[in-house]
Amino acid sequence: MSSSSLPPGQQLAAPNKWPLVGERKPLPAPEVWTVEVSGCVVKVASWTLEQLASLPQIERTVDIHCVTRWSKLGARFGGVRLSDLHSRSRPTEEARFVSFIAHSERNHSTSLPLKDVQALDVMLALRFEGALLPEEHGGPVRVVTPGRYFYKSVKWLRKIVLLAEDELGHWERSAGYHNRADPWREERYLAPMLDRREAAKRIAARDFAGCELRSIDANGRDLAGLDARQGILRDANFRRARLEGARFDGANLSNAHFENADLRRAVFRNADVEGADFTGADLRGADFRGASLFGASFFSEGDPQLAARLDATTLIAAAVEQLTPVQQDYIRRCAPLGGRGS
Ligand SMILES: Nc1nc2c(c(=O)[nH]1)N[C@H]1C(S)=C(S)[C@@H](COP(=O)(O)O)O[C@H]1N2
Ligand SMILES: [Mo]
Repeated sequence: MSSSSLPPGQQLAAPNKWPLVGERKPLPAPEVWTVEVSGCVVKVASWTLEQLASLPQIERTVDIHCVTRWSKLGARFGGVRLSDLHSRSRPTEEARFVSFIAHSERNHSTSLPLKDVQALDVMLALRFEGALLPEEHGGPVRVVTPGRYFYKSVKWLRKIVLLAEDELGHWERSAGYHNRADPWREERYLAPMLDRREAAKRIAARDFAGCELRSIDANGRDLAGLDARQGILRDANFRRARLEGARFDGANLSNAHFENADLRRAVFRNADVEGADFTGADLRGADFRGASLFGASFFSEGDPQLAARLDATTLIAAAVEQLTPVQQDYIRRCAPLGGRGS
């Protein structure tokens, strides 16, 4: 993207102003500040600030876009590429996500897919406009992730943990910030129709009842006990989410993704789950009575390993007739009593 344009819904901050957002200061600095890389790595390694300064230094002009709608274009950061740290600590084959953790009171954190870290060429900034990075803006060292809202750029970086499965960061988990955060797609909060306050409130209360939340991205979230009755959740992404006991009665979940979600005892009574994907989900005790299941899948024909977990406590009843023969066979094999009731 051109570095002189503004993503949708953003405004320029006053010239030469750099607003302070979130935490104001780190915890008291340790005697020797280090950045440690651990988790799914061949070798846990850490770097002192001096060691970081001895790696190849880069200068990069970055556009800052805060989710609270201000942008600051052309900020010049100096520091090192994260990929230069990885050449020593070497992510293992399982590594798919990177979690960044701050030396701050709440252990502030954020995460990114490893492939995005590589594609965006994430840097660790030590300098701003040629001087040391000011402490309030994350000095001595912060993450700078170009091409994402600035909450993907942790201040006062202490730990980088390579992960096989994602762990949501502080704002993503507690305030419903979008986990991809692409400003050009306006990925601010987990659903396009939510604003910050509404997202935080709904997440805290686990209450999506009657809400218009098309395309919500709740991948990997803990939403056990969620109330989403009558919700409009078309195209929702609930992959890997914890949704034990969730209520989706009467909800519109057409084309929703539930791959590998925990849906034990979830209720889909009279819901529209047409085209929804349940492969890999745990559906023991789930109740689909009265639901519309056309085009839904529970079993991957291409990869039989990818199948929903169903048993005699999964209630599908007559709706099973709406599935393709292959899907029906699979369901009848695991849920022989699934036809009970209607
Ligand atoms: N440690 C830490 N890092 C953080 C935050 C925070 O609260 N704590 N807030 C994030 C958010 S929401 C934004 S917009 C930017 C703000 O950075 P700035 O204060 O340098 O503008 O830092 C990000 N990194
Ligand atoms: Mo932010």
